[in-house]
Amino acid sequence: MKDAAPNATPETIYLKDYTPFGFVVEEVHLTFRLAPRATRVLSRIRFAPNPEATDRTFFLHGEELRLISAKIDGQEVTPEVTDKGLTCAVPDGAFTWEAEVEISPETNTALEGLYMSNGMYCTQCEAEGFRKITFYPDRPDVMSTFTVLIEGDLPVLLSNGNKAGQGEGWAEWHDPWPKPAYLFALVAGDLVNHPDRFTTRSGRDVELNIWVREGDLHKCAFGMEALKKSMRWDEEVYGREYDLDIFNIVAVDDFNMGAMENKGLNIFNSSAVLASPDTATDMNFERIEAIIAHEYFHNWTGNRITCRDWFQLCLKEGLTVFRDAQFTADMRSAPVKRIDDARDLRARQFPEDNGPLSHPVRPDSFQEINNFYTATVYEKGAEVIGMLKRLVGDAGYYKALDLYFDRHDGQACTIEDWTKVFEDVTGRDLSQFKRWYTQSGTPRISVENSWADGTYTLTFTQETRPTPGQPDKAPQVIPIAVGLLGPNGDEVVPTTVLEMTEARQSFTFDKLAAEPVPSILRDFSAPVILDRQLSAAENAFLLAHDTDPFNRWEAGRNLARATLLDMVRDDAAPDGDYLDGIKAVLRDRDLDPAFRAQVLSLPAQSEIAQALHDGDTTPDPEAIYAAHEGLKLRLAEHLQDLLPTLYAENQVEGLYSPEAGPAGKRALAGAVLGLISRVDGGAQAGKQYEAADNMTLQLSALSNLLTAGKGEAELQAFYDQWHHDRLVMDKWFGLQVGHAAPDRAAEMARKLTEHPDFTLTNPNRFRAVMGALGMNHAGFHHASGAGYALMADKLIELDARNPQTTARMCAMFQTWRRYDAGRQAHARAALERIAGTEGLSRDTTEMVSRMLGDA
Ligand code: B3K
Ligand code: ZN
Repeated sequence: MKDAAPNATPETIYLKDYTPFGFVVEEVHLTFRLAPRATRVLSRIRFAPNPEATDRTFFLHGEELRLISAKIDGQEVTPEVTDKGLTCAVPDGAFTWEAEVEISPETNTALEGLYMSNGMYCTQCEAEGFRKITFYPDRPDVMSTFTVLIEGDLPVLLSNGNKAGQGEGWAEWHDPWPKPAYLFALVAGDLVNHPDRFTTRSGRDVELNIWVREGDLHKCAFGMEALKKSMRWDEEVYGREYDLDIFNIVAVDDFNMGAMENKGLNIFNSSAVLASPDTATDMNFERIEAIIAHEYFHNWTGNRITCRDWFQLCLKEGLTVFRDAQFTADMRSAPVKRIDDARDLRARQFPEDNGPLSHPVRPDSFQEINNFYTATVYEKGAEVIGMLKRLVGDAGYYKALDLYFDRHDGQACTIEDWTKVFEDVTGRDLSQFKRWYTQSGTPRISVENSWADGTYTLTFTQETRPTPGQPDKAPQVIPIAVGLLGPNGDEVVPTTVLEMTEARQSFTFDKLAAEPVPSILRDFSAPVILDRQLSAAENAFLLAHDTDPFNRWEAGRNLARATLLDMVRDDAAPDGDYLDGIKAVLRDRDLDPAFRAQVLSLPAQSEIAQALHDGDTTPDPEAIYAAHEGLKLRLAEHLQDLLPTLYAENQVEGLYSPEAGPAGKRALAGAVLGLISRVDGGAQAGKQYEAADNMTLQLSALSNLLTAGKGEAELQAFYDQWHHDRLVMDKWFGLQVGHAAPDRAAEMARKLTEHPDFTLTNPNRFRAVMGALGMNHAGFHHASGAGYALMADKLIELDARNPQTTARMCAMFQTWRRYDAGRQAHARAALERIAGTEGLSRDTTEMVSRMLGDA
């Protein structure tokens, strides 16, 4: 933080300082008397001394609460209240605490605690939002049963657990499972439900509901099917059953993230649950299926077994992401899911791990925990579990998980508890493996090989560069899945997992008839950067012959990356091996269309910028943009004969279905249309727009019209058709910013923030415009600095209302030091302007100061 900044440095919390709370909570009774600006919350909480703790300070968190009265065992008390909470003298033994507070949901624009969205009350408590509802030990290791009475004049009144009673203007809920306060939820609104039922394998009959506003009822069916599939899958794969009589999901328009796993009452961003064929794309459907599964799976990994403190966040998030990825792989295509996840990790986690925001999967300090719901904690956290599973094998993995559920059900746990079950089940020493949780940065692996007398040797070297606060790195345990191909392309050694533990280590394969071609890091077996310069011919060979689908895709990706780098650096023509290799894959009708679509996709412009930066070249975003555009045009020309056939072959007849098969065909046809539109002036896209009977086709047509420099009339028609639908309008906003040329992107985004349908109150709309600007690589990083300046303006405006979403979006600046001095000066000015804003939130202050900190 600069001296000039008026904001005090927020307090830092350390993992090493953990101590248990001095009291246990035996039960919680809450009464809510709802009123938009004056909701009364009455709490009755039974406390008893915690035998595990020595410090008996009675401190309850509480923020933005007006305390009306407090009692201990029925006697009025006068606690000492600050803006963080209260302290009070308490009896030596067990006692009952009662408090009445007043809060104002309607003016709560941070969307944390109890707030209102379109006339409906809802809550978001993770991580530390419950303290904005009432005074409480708001920490995940304090678990209790909750009974909640809601009084209000809205027709639907929901909370966690099972329904305990209801009448005119009230409802009571009881949750028998002890839980931390961050899993508390309440919803009250004029809602309608899409109902269903599920019978668990032990015969429990569960009532299921998705609650929405009246006009959204036709968008619930898919989410409900996804929920039932998730419930069945968790029984079959992990032996985990649902444990209440009812499971409710509620869709909310104004929500800071995707969804929240509150016990028995999941609250979802509308965009993460509502879908109909005419309003949602195939990608939306797939994302919804995954998020429903993710939140449902939290019932065991997160809720029944929770985190001791927020440093252990990956305990529930890494594991639950891993489980939802397994689910998607089972429901759809496993190789395509793996490719998607690797792309996502490289696009979002690698820049984080290798920049100013780098932190371990289990961080050891934070100022604002909400800033640590990151790709590192979630996605790298899931990769760490994938590696563990690869190392111990499937049987070992599921045995360890059974032990985890048996041993820790009802507890608040740590990463040490987690790794211990694996040690106990497999007898392995995981001390070195645990570095994955404590050491930040992405390991880079280089490879040498040698061949003599039928023996082939692979020598790997690993290196992790310094990251903030961690100058020295120790070697990690890296499972490297390797297969060997013979000179004709047949597999001579099937996939074998090599366990690398040293900084430099060799592995040999003997009795080989000829020098093989290695396929390394199959299935992306570890979240590392494989630093291996293959010739175009070697990549082309692997693209044609590798039996591992991931590495087959990877070979095409390597060729595309090398081609783009050559085009940027030397203005070279696109590589012939690449163009021909892609053509052969596209022609191969035995290959899944979804896989072929993946092979056709190019590495993102930001990925090329990172590769140049890694090679000590300062990336020029406009040159990368030009190379990207140039390569697409060249591909379109080279594949010209094939494209119309591919497009025609991958049209889907009949009723729309979001299943993997038809969605894969549409993905390939969409990618093909993307190329066709570069050479036909948008004619085919125009036809598709006219004929489209679902959003996937309509949106890809509109997008490709914009690619071809057309689409003005269709943009207007799309607006006229959909302006009543918030989720579809988000697409309309995002598309225009995403397609704007580098020198026009900031101006386009600015213009759209002035559109009457733009609003700062809805995070989805803000992300649609400003998130799309951040994703428009050459536009955001434009030499004029206009992208950075606009982003700073809008983040400053948003921070006053909604710190969480602001802080999260600040991360778009995280790569600012990659670029040239001129751009860096603009970015620094923008970041310093944010940092210097009076009254800046703790959330944003932390993010900006980390990005401005020493490199
Ligand atoms: N656990 C929530 C995320 C809460 C974010 C708080 N800032 C959703 C999820 O990961 O399932
Ligand atoms: Zn989660």
